Amino acid sequence: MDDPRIAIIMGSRSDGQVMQAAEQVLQAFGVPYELKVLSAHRTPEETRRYVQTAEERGLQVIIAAAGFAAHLAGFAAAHTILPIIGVPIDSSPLQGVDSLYSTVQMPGGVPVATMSIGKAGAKNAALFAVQILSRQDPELVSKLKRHREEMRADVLNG
Ligand code: RP5
Repeated sequence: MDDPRIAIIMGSRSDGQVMQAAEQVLQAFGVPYELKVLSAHRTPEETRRYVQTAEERGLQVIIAAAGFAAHLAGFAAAHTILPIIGVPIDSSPLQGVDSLYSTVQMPGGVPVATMSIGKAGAKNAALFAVQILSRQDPELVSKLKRHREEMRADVLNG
């Protein structure tokens, strides 16, 4: 995809099905993104290099999704000042509660904006990323307002 503005990184290919919910949002909003499988513990060097070069490559937000002891988002946050949005994946026997705590409980100083567990979190991560980009992009502001209006009409009209 040309000039991606948002990166989705995920700890395993097995996270792909959940993260499709984020991809669908970014596609609907017409925001170019790139998706990579990168792991904090299986490919630490590659992950570090990818995150450290993200800003100079024009990326503005990184969505980081992982399951089990999910340190991917925190690891990414340690290597960039780009906003990191964490998505805890419900891939473990603890159904993502472990990933939620691992992702959300960052000590003070290096923040990760953590979404809810699983598909809803993936969807919200993409919407939150679009909201960040929209501060410099009036077209995205209009699209976000239309999206809220559509949700409202959907509820009211059944
Ligand atoms: C995490 O371990 C990944 O993010 C994934 O959610 C989980 C399981 O990975 P696989 O063993 O399926 O590759 O690192």
